Amino acid sequence: MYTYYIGIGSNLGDRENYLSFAISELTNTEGVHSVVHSSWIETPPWGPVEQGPFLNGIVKVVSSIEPADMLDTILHIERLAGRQREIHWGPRTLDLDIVWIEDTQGYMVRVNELRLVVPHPYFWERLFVLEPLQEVYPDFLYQGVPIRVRLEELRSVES
Ligand code: PH2
Ligand code: MG
Ligand code: MG
Repeated sequence: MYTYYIGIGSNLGDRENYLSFAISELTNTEGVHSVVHSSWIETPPWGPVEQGPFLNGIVKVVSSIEPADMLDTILHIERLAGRQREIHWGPRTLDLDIVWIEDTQGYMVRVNELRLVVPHPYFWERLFVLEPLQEVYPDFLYQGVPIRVRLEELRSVES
C-alpha cells in the first residue's frame, strides 16, 4: 500500500469542475482506497509562460497501485479532461503530478525513471504545492526541515 500526495492544478475553462472531475475519477479507480484533498487555492502562474491564474491543491490518495501504474492512471484522467500537450508548462485544463509517496511504514518512496521522478524535482520550491500540502500533511518534513519553516522562507523571498 502507498500514500500518494498528488499536486493538482487547472488554469483553463471551468477550473473547479476539472478538479472535482479528477477527484471523482480517482475515487472510482480500482485499487484506490481513499481520497482526501486540500482546499483549492488560486495561485499566480509560476514559470516562464505568461498565462492565467491556477486553481491548485493537493490530493492524498491511499492505494495499492504501483507508482508506474499510478502515473498511467493520472495521465488517463488528464486526457479525459481534454488535456492537450502543446506548450511545456503552458495552460492546461488539468494537471496531476505525483509529488511525494510514502509506504505503509511512512517511509518516503523514491522513483527515478525516465517517465517519473518522485519526489517531484521542484516541489520544495513551489508555494502552490507546499501551501496545500501543509493542509493535508501538517507534520511533513523534508531533509529535516518542517514544511511550516520552508513556507516561511518561501513567503519571505516572494514578498
Ligand atoms: N504548473 C505549471 C507551471 N506553473 N503555476 C501555478 N501557479 N500552478 C501550477 O500548477 C503550475 C504553474 C506546470 O505544471
Ligand atoms: Mg505540473
Ligand atoms: Mg504534469
